[in-house]
Amino acid sequence: MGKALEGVRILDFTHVQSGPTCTQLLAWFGADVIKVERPGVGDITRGQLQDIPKVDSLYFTMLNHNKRSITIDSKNKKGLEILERLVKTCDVLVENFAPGALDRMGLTWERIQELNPRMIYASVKGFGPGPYEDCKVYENVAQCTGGSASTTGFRDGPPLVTGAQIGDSGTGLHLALGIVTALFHRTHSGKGQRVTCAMQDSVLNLARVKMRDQQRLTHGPLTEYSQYGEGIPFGDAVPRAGNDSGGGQPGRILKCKGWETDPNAYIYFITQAPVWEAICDVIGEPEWKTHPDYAKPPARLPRLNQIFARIEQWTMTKTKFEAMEILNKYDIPCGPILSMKELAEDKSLLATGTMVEVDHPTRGKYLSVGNPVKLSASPSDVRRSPLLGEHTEEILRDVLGYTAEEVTELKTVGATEVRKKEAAE
Ligand code: CAO
Repeated sequence: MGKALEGVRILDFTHVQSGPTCTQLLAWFGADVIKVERPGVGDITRGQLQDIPKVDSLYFTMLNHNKRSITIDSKNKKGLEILERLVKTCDVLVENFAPGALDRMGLTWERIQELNPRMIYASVKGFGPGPYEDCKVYENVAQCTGGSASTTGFRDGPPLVTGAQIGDSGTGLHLALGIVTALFHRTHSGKGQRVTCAMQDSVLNLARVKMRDQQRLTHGPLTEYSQYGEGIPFGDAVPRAGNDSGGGQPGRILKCKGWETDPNAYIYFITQAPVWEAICDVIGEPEWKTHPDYAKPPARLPRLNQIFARIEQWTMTKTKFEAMEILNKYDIPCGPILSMKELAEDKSLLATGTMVEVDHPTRGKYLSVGNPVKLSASPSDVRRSPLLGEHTEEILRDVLGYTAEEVTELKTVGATEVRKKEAAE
């Protein structure tokens, strides 16, 4: 069975997390992803957060599956020549360097178009054009500048960043969509184009409902936020809403049996209007079904703290899994708070390939998150990340047509390897 992106070749100039997330996804779908790394150094994450000395970190391996690695010194004249030959033969160039880095290498958009007018040139940057366009940006900077941090956390606490990497991986996902859209456009235009995603923009897109609330604020208080029921006035910007649900159906995280010792003995519970009567029966408050203070959603809004306190009395008598089982029978939307340990041990996630075990020559077996997007006709397999420069010769020879002598010469002049003299210094 063919993979969906078979035949697409990607010049992957990405590093750290945002860009590699994008190219890994495209590699899973079958694109031939050629990751360019600096000789002797490689993607900085190879050596970051290393759990086993001198072995590629999980940070790197979990973001670079299914890729090939070539080492090229882009600041070496011969190295730049190799890059230009790669530009001619690839369909997409993806990069997430600091603003201007690729231009400084000599690979401007104009030069790339000269070399290959069909090339799609995709970039992640921290910010779009504007006052911050030259800034370097990491995950949490994007979460803070994209509206996520100001709306995450509790009202009486500081802004919070989230564990999900919405700035890096979130932007990588947006970029991947931009790339396949541009590839589709190329099928009828015959031309490449630039695809850019700013991390601030991607986070803001993911925080879209909070921008919705910002505008609703001008027409009155946000009645589904807990602070409304608590009688606390709203300011002029969307406040942090703790664990309130972001939609019209009020929800909270509630304690379950064992919460005193287990930090994850909690469940998310949504008081969805159509199942309100079932909720009343389950928690032992059948009279709330008809009581004017509780029967209808608007009457409940000012009483959410009291209502959730009563529901929590019930959830605290059950483990999160027992509560889930009971509530599911009545279609009451809920979700246990699952720890990373529980997810790592979840057999159903392994069965679908969302979690995978991968074997690596120097690391041995490790667990990774696989491809969360399932295609029925072209499923993906997850293959280990490449060692630094593992495919340099293969790519020079088979993709670019260099002879064995030329490959040796490229090494000697420091285009693909650190020159012996430099290495010794
Ligand atoms: N050969 C020779 N030089 C190379 C090379 C190669 N193969 N690959 C990269 N380099 C050089 C670049 O040319 C650049 O050199 P100059 O600054 O002299 O032109 C240099 O390496 C470093 O690039 P950088 O500035 O991108 O790297 P950094 O570690 O200082 O910054 C980051 C990292 C992520 C802050 C920055 O790349 C950035 O802001 N990227 C865009 C936003 C982004 O993707 N952020 C998310 C990262 S994941 O958290």
